[in-house]
Amino acid sequence: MDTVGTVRRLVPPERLTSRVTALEDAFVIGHFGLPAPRPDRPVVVTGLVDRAVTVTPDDVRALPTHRVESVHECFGNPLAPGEWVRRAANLVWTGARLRDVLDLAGIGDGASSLWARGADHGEFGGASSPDYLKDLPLDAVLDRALVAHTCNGVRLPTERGGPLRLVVPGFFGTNSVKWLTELTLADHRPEHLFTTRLYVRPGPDGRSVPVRELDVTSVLTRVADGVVHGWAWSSVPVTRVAVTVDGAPVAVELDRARGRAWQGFRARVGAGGTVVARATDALGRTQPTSGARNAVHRLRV
Ligand SMILES: Nc1nc2c(c(=O)[nH]1)N[C@H]1C(S)=C(S)[C@@H](COP(=O)(O)O)O[C@H]1N2
Ligand SMILES: [Mo]
Repeated sequence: MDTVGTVRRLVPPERLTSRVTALEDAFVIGHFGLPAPRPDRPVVVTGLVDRAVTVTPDDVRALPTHRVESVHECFGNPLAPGEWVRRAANLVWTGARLRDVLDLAGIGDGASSLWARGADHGEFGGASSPDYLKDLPLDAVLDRALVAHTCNGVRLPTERGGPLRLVVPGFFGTNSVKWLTELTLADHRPEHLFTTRLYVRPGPDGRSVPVRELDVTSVLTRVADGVVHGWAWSSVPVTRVAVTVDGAPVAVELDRARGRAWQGFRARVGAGGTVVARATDALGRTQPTSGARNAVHRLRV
């Protein structure tokens, strides 16, 4: 057994002061703990491909490098999916495009589902699992996802998923598989603790769907010189953040959207009171006032 139990580093929103979150201020999750460090851990690309290949971290570093600054957000505790958590960061990742890695094997006819497997394994939520597995719609991630080898400019440390991890900007963190060992192309979804049982929620027709696209969300981080600061994000740009102090609206300055990074906002709060921020995105979705994982954030100042 090479894992050491659930690893979590939780960071309160007041530490999220800079646009790009320092690595030490970014939460860390590992359901089965950390696997043994293995800087040369390869990734097997297999399934509906022209020829299965084994790709090393050096092979991935030799491919064209892409950079993405994106919100990294944990959906929350999969055993309590409605719970309100604020595990979020905004990080700069570099790596190869998923498409370029899959092209080394050749994407086969009929491939519609990407299965990404991680090296960690063990017990979670009373169930035992031989690995960590997520599946993603191939179309949605081919040109969006990275097989990342750095975060904030440094080689991915083991706790961050190194040597190689998947990063799916705009999707919840659960999809960004750490300690990548295998990318399988398939024509159907896999049954697995982490695909069909955990990290699912009711979809539009009431059937459960995997958590993928981010919800509209905002966090308040700090008050300095009578001004409250926060970050807002969604799977699409945030178009408006409404801030109230003891129920009275105040003027808000919201940074414009840049890619998939979070957007800063600030508002003068005067003498203070209970500050509430509520974001709306370009799809017209607004944060619920209560009872949801992305309910509005309240801060007493
Ligand atoms: N292999 C593996 N990948 C994983 C996980 C895991 O437990 N094992 N946790 C997922 C979850 S739920 C989140 S929120 C992110 C956390 O990434 P971080 O630790 O870099 O913040 O990794 C995801 N990828
Ligand atoms: Mo998560």
